[in-house]
Amino acid sequence: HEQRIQWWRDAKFGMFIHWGVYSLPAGEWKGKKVGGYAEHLMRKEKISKKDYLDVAHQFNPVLFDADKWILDAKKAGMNYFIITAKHHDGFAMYDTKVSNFDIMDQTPFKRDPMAELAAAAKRHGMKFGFYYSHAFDWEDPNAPGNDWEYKNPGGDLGLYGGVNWYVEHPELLPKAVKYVDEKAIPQIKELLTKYHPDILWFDTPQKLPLSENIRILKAIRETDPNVVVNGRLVRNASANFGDYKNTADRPAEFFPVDGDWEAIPTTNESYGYSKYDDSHKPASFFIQLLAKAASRNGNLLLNIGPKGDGAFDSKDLQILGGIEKWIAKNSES
Ligand code: JFZ
Repeated sequence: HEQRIQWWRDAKFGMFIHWGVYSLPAGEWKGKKVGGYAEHLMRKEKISKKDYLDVAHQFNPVLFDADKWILDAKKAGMNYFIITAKHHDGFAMYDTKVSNFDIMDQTPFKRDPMAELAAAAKRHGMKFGFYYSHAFDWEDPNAPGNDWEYKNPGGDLGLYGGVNWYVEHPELLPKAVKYVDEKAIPQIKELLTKYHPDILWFDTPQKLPLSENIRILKAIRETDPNVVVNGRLVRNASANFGDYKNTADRPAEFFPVDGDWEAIPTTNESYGYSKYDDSHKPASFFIQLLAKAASRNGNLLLNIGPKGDGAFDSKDLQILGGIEKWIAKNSES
């Protein structure tokens, strides 16, 4: 662990990217504004897999430029870059052979942006890794979360109990185990062996029982003992299953935490791009946050939600530009 975590400790400041099929509707469904996290559109609007695929069929981010994304991060002083290879919608933004619910099979784009970014990161000396939603997967008929089409546990409707669904309904556990065996673990191994990321970033572990999360961690360590793992793979903040701890989302303030920790503010309120979310904070806000985190032994992973066409939003570019100016000024002297 001490060896693995070293580059991450030194990195201090990173870019987080939420980008997927949901970036195209961008917080709008059937002409109606959908508030909150734009990346949760499928769940919020109870969209069927078929209708979601119709959106995927229109996803064609022709403005996507891997070198530009990596260099925008680098210019702002960021030293690591983490992007959603698969968010809760279950859609793989890379060329997966485990499923055909992915960018190569379902979009006209027919390119692998994760491969292009991994290569660009290497070219520009940027540490690189993936967000992978290991627990929530709304397209998979066996995974926790989709209660509108599959009546699975772990969703909003609270069918089969709430957060501890597997305690109240152990008979449903084999379905989740099947998903972990047939999709989550194979895809995580695929990401590790195809792209050699420096870090893997997991989320919402409360959707799976501890036993499944530990099984996933074991598969990761067996495949690549050097990859850094964040603090949201296993639900239990007090035990050190990952390499560092994460604070809650979108902190305006955070508390000093013991050991290695990371905060994950987003430039506005949503992580995925929402055309209705104009709540962007100024660059000065993030500069202060960065200084504060660094002085308290923490990392800052600042989130940007690029648009469905592959470009960064101008409001995000303005924030990055402001941080870049500050970094440039402070490295001159
Ligand atoms: C999760 C995701 O559901 C969301 O879409 C985004 O990816 C974000 C980074 O993580 O949302 C969370 C997870 C944890 C908390 C809040 C929202 N939390 O601990 O307060």
